[in-house]
Amino acid sequence: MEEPFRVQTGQYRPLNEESLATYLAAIPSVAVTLGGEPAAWRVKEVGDGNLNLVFIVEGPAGGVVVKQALPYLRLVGESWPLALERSYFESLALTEQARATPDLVPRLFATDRVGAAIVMEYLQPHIILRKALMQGRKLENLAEHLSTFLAESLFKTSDLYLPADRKKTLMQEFCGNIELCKITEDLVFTDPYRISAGNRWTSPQLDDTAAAFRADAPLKAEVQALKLKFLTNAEALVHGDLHTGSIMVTELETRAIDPEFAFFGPMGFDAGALIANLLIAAIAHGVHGQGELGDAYRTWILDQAELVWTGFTTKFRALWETEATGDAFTAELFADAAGRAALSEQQDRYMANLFADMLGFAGCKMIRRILGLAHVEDLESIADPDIRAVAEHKVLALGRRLILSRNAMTGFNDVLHAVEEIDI
Ligand code: SR1
Ligand code: MG
Repeated sequence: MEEPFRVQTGQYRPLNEESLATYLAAIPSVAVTLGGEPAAWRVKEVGDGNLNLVFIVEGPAGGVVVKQALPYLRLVGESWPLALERSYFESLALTEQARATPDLVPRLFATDRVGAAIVMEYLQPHIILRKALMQGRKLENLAEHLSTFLAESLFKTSDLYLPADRKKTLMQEFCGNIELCKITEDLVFTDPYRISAGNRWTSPQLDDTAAAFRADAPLKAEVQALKLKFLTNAEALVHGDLHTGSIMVTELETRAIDPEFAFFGPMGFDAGALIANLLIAAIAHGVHGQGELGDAYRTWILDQAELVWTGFTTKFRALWETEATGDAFTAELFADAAGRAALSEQQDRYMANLFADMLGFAGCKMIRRILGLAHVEDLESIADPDIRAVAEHKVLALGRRLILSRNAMTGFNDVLHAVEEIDI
């Protein structure tokens, strides 16, 4: 794998449309990709996410994307300072994910640790999956690609695949991503269940429900159990923010972007994030969509959610059969028939635990998008607050059910039944 070029910036300065061409001209692979003279390169700032500056730069031969961290949270402003180092962790994560599944992440041309910037492949005509789902587009390879991304990126950064020394070296590095993990610890697992300055919800429609969630002791206890897993279960390098806004798609291609929240955490967190956002999209369509077309598309999204999960488990188990090179479950201990049977039992148990984790984290991710700081466009785009609140109540009810029933559910059919019971 080609290593990204390392830019040696002396000090951090936010890039802008004027300074970018000179900055990029010094990176040989980028200069070739863009082609022509730097003076002719067109630069546009397009960042509309919660955290960073994002520039698209186009030359006569092609384009690149430059993503630079700001020293504060863009969503809130300078009152919320945020570590620039998140850009470095994003570049590390992209590098490790490219080792595991190169076709499903953007190519990384260059990294700049001090300047807190990364230069990546310009994906076009890709669009954000969340927008594609809102437009009702059916993407034929989506579930195949997402399940592969999950299986390859999680298995190949776990103790099932990596030797312990390599895994520990990587973990040591990613342990530094403290501030971004803290955002998730607060925004996903804590703030929706207490009065917190950033929280918002559709008011007054959801006022009573938000209060009921803050008073729901059994739910809060389960969410804290999941938070403890998030804090302690260093199973694999997780993307850490794998919602449908972190996936870019065309009709045929899929790429996972934006892994700045990456750290060694529970595998179910990534799978749960993805499934949660697909379920939100389905519920939003059920409310939005008029008549048969809306119903058919809602069903298509639910089918994709199921296919992502079943595809992931099949691929993960297959990798465990063929590429178990790690220090966990040392393969030579299970070479005979009795060993294989015992291992298979352990694998069944492992996958069942992973399913329960996925459901629990999915539930947390659904609830935070309704009662917490950061919301999602699928629901925010429903202009009528009464109609939006109907969808949001359903998302909350489903999220709560997934968390509380996660150990009783045995297969994805149970999830689909829960959806049908709640989303009628
Ligand atoms: C404070 S940042 C809000 C959210 O945006 C990111 O995409 C993460 O989901 C984070 O929780
Ligand atoms: Mg992001």
